[in-house]
Amino acid sequence: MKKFYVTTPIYYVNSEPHIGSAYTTIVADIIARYKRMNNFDVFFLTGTDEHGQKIMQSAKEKNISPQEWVDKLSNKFKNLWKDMEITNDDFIRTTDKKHEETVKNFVEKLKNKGDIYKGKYEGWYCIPCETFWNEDDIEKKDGKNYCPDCHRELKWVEEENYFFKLSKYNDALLKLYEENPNFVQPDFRRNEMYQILKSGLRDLSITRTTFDWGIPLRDDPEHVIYVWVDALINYISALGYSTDNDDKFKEYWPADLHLIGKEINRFHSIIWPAMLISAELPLPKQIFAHGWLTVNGEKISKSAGNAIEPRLLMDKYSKDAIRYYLLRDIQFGRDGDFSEDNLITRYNADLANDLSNLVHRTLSMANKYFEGKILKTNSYEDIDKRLHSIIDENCKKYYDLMDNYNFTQALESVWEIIRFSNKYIDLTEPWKLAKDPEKKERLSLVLYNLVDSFRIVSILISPIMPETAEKILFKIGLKNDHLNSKNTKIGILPDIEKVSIGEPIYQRIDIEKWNKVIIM
Ligand code: ME8
Repeated sequence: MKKFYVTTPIYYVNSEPHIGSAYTTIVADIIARYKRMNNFDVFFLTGTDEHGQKIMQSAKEKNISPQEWVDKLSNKFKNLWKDMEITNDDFIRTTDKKHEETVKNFVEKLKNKGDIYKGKYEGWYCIPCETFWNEDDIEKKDGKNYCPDCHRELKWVEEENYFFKLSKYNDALLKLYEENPNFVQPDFRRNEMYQILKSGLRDLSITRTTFDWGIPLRDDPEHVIYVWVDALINYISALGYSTDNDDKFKEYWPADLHLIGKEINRFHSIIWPAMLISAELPLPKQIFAHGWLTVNGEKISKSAGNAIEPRLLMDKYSKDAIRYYLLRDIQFGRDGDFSEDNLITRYNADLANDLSNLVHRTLSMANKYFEGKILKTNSYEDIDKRLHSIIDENCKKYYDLMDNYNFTQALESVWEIIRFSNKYIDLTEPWKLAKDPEKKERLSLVLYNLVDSFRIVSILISPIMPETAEKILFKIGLKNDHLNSKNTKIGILPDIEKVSIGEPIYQRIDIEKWNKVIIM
């Protein structure tokens, strides 16, 4: 069986999850489900990043111990993913003992390789981003220094630190980028990283001594390991690397895909591969740095005060509708504004009008004309060929686009099938066929073709809208195990004794009478 290992960033537990962190997790879940549907053996990892100065400060502000604080917050992430039916195979916490040991082992390995030395760090540090900045990169205003990423004030740090010889791997990384143009995606993000490599890397300070909320160095415990070095190693510690039980590491490493937001690309696409080359381990196959969800152009974040609670949205619109909207409306890779109005528009037009109506109209006719029976007959006409070629073509497009994480276009191809199927009803006019007893077989095939079409649609949408897909299948007597790419073939629908029509899956939202979740 082909393997696929996909990861999300491990989220900082300085604040609660919001729709931004949910976004990456949802996309990872969609990819994991898509790969499973294509019969891959998938390992999907997410988790929480629990060390560092920022988290220590958050705990202090709340007057509780860092451990109590991280336990509480980590659970919020875990529970949210559970309630969102995210299908992660593991959830790593950087305060897990297993992780801590692996980090120590890993750093020791770099040290034995001669890639770690002691030196003095003097420079500017951004606590919210846990990032060291070079003088040339920082923003200056009114005699003060600010983070070029989050625009908050930087702190001057002077410490004796250990350094990792990042500069030693500059050439190896340039070569890696030149030989693997897809290593970092999208291309414009790859080019940004390539430029950084071209302008030359400096060594990286990898320990801190001014606080203790982190993993101590084994042979110099006054130093705690820099939170980013600690965090990146999660991708292999979760697999048991350097422990007695490293079966999963052997099975799944290297990762097929690290999914991240664009602001942490440098850590994943430069520092992490350099660490792995130093440790003589295989590199991840791809890093995809997506854009930001914004509100009125501004990044959604807890500190900007524009964070949206995923639960509120989920409860109001359903998990599937949120997943659909995020993937359909926001071009994956680019920034995109989150708009509840656009969500409602998509809900009404795509989910209620197009998809739900197709299912409901078809099943109502099956009930009315055949008491809920669906039988395949031989009365083919040219219009059926057209329907079938539209299904065929768009299925192919869908797989190709999904393989390249082009979700928006992939969904558009599915909607081509849905829209044409609705048109097929208008063109074949089942209500007229029903009036002519000679046309009974033809009418039966028309309905069969329609059910067969939305059966295939339900498989295609299942990674994105798993609940919707199941509901559709249930109505035609099929089970979850049907949601597999091998079943997206025309004409394999078995005859059905009785469809179960039930309520429409989506009903239009009446905007006039609707209380929106986001009041701005
Ligand atoms: O950076 N739009 O954790 P973090 C889209 N612990 N995605 C967003 C987003 C937004 N507005 N806001 C957050 C860290 N994200 C480190 C990671 S990994 C070894 C360590 C998502 O809690 C996006 O994936 O700040 C982003 O990269 C991540 O959350 C940052 O999460």
